[in-house]
Amino acid sequence: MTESTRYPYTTNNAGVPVGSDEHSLTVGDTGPILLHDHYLIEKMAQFNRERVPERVVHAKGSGAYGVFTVTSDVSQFTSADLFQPGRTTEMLARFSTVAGEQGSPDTWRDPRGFALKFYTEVGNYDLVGNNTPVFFVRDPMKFQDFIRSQKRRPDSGVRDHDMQWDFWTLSPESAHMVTWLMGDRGIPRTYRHMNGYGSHTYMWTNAGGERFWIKYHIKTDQGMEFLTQSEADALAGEDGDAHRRDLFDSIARGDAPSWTMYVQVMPFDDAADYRFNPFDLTKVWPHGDYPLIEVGRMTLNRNPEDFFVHIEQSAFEPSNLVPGISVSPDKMLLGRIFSYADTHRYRIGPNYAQLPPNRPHAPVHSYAKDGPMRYEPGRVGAVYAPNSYGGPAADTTRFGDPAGWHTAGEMVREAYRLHREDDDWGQAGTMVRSVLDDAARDRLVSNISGHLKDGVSRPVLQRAVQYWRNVDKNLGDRVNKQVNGG
Ligand code: HDE
Repeated sequence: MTESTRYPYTTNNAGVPVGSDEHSLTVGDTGPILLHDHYLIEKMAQFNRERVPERVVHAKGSGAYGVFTVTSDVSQFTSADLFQPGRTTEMLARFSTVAGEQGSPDTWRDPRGFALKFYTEVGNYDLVGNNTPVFFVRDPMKFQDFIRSQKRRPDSGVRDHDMQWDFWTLSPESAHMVTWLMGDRGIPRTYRHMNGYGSHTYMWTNAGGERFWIKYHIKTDQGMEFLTQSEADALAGEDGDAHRRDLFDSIARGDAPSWTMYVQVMPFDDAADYRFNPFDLTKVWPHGDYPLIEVGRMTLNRNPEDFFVHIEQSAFEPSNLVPGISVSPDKMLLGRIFSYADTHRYRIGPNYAQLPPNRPHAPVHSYAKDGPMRYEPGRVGAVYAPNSYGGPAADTTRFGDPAGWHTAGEMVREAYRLHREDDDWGQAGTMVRSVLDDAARDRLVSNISGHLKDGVSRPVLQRAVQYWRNVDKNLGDRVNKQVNGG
């Protein structure tokens, strides 16, 4: 703050100059405080109402604005406006941990949220991913339980590794993601030195109506760097906001971080008999099957003016899908399509989409009206449709729902039908044996063993050793030796 930016006199919330910033209005210097000291009451009442509920997961996060620029022509695969050659689109990104509350350290071992909002010409497109290409479970029915196992015990209110490993070892589908989590990706050095992934399979549709299955990879241009467990533990004590501070300061000094976006593209008809279920969120598609194709570059070059207004109240939702992009049979994605807008309506309020970080740059002609804190007038001529006053009507020809996918059968509650190479351990084992080098494998064994030795009960411990043997026999034996001295 320099002298030139010194603000003029203090006002109250109504813009009225106030008599004092430090003294309540009393009768004499020792008399009672007067009820009509409106500014004192306003300050106390406003203070009591400064919080909106924190996010139930991903509560601790940081974000910045930037731009996305298309660098390759992928129009053969999608008609999505923001991915057309020559396009540049304003955007917002928010990075976060998952299990920790707002005040928790940035450097806990945890997946990192990688949420992107693109303000496209045809509405907001939100790509709400993580820094891992897979996830712990494949059915939304288990998500809530998974998250509760990662948070706090109902009796003591403290976090508990026994709960975490109890859930994981009873949910074999978690093995691939837990291998990622316990490895180097579990603690990025900064938010700038990690990749982002859409994780799910999405559908792209081109101008001719052809459909493709795709997966997003958003690779850091800063290079991948991580913290070891001991470095992270020390930093958690020294500076709980290390990642938040790094992102803000790097942008403030003009060192704008960037990422390059790629997609893997699977022809629509390949899915049915692909060797494993291409919609299963616990699986990756080997790049040998579907190589990476460059799409564009995102650069974060503008810090938020106000953290609460732009980051705490930002509302990302996988349901913000623009023409040319749609969902796939991934059950987790389909569950998320409901959940995010629901949580925003509860956490921020029904008119959250009118707030600065969420307001589309495209014109809004929806028939929504009223509700708390609404301030954008409806621009639709009438408050109902159909109407004879020029109100908008849906343009089904140009923007009808994209063709989905063929499906048939009775209503069931069951797991996905298995493809010939579907299993819960194989991809984790491949990663351990073929992707990690010896040093990374040693760190993985050390991270797993250190986590298991901290409060995990005997029966869960035995299951955990078998869990890792299922991933890779040698890995499991090494964990057993470190944990049981076996
Ligand atoms: Fe989330 N998730 N999620 N999630 N998620 C939320 O929405 C949910 C999942 C992710 O920076 C919540 O605004 C369900 C996968 C990010 O603001 C909530 C399921 C992936 C963020 C929610 C999942 C994510 C959230 C809580 C299983 C990676 C932070 C606060 C079907 C692909 C976004 C909120 C931000 C936040 C629901 C699983 C990523 C509760 C039901 C898988 C990055 O709505």
